[in-house]
Amino acid sequence: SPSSLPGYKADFIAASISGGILKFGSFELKSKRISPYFFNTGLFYTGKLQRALATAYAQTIIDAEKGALSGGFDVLFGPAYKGIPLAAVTNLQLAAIDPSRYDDVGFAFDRKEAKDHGEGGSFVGAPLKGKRVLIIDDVVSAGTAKREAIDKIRAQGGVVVGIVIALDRMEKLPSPDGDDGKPMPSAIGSLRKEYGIPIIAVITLEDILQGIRGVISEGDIKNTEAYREQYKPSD
Ligand code: OMP
Repeated sequence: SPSSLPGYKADFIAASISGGILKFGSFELKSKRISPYFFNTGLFYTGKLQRALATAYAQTIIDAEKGALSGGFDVLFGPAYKGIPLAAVTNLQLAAIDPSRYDDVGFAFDRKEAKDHGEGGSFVGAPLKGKRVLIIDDVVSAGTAKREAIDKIRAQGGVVVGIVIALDRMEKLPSPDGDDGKPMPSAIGSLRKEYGIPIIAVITLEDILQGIRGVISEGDIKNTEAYREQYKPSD
């Protein structure tokens, strides 16, 4: 039942369904996998939904600082484009919840195209050099999107201390030979190992499957369970 999830996760799933962020049907992913569900953080576009989003990320970060992220961080970094509003609203919410800890945390993002006039460059906001940087982003499926942000921050002299995302879809890596039916390790687990950083999700596919019972049709639940089985990691 939804009540077995921590309150902030259940609230986040409820807000995601009510705002049409979490949808069921048939969707082609960036990896070309065909998924019976899709999570679009771009649709948290009202004040109420932005608050729900910011609250869920902030609670996840505050909890993580008691564990995997105990070394803290100085800058919250949102990669262009979708990460930018996530970082902005979450940084503000963190400072609202706990000003003594978060009032001085910086907010930063990158541009997709380097600017060649004015202040120039492709980074905006808090300087990254020598800082402990937490990346905030939307969703990890096959894990390809996140590598670019880590490499860019490191090139600026920032120390990436973790990644926080809204949803871990709990999928395996794509096979290098293109055969997606082959056993492969977890996409998120591989990112964790490769970069030696924690990757912290507000919710996982497992949480969604718990949180949607009684809310979503049996057919959509069955399809989502079958998808989880099909792309389950081997480790
Ligand atoms: P990977 O790079 O395969 O991990 O895909 C992650 C990206 O796919 C996200 O940053 C989104 O742009 C997009 N995506 C979603 O936003 N929601 C989903 O439910 C699934 C995907 C996806 O295409 O896999």
